[in-house]
Amino acid sequence: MQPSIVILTGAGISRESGLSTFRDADGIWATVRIEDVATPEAFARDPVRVHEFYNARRRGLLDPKVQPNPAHQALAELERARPGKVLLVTQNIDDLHERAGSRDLVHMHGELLKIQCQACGDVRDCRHDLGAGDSCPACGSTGTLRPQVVWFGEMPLKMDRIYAALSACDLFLSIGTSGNVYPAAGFVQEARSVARARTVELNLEPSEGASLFHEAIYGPASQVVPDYVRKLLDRT
Ligand code: BJW
Repeated sequence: MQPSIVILTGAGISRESGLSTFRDADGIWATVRIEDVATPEAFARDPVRVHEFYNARRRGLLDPKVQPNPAHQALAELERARPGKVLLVTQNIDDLHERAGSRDLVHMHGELLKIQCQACGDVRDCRHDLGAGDSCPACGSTGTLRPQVVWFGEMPLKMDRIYAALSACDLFLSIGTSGNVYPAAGFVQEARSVARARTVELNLEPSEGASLFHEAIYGPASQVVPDYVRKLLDRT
């Protein structure tokens, strides 16, 4: 039987594609405060500021220079080689996993290229700047559109699917995440204690929860992830 694999990715996997992480010295939280841009209260207080923050990041993601790197590609290759056996759970709001070819993918913190209406719940694709006075194309309400992302204090998406997969996996991989943000930071414990899965961290440096992993491989994602996937496919 082929092992069932759950993979959690974070901002570190997209760094070599040109996108910033959050908590590294040159990360996003070094230049803006979480309380100003990444909470529902911030959006209610100053939607213009929050829209500017996400408009800039959306433009950055759509820059033709930003492309999937070998780590994204290796995970897509793993899914193709093990159909039905790999669930990719990303905390990232970029679309680089999809662009690399991953299909069984959960964006637990939402997607930068989608918007949601707070009045009617309509969710749709968006590749342009949003303004605080824009109207919802579905219900016509004004000032109710927001990026479809999960801010602090909000419930991450598809948690039932994620916990079901974690509780039944044989292998849990955590890639490019600092382990600072819950519930994602608790997935390793869930996989270990409920599923008795093997747990492996691939990161530039030890994460907050490094001691919880059976194995750790440190280095840039574009190198360590393709190496790991190659060895895994050779072995199983
Ligand atoms: C490389 C690399 C390279 C670099 N190669 N690696 C105590 C008090 C108050 C609140 C809480 C509390 N304990 C828990 C909470 C809840 C709170 C929380 O966790 N707070 C903490 C700060 C303590 N969590 C929430 O509010 C969440 N909701 C929630 O809990 O709902 C209730 C619930 C309960 C039970 C079950 C389920 C739900 C929501 C969290 C939302 C997070 N949102 C953000 C913004 C999303 C939109 C956006 O992008 O703008 O998500 S914050 C930000 O952090 C973003 C990321 O997804 C997330 C994680 O960051 P990530 O990916 O780990 O990035 P970094 O920068 O931290 O790390 C990068 C890593 O890569 C580093 O280790 C580098 O070394 C490495 N790296 N280059 C490989 N080349």
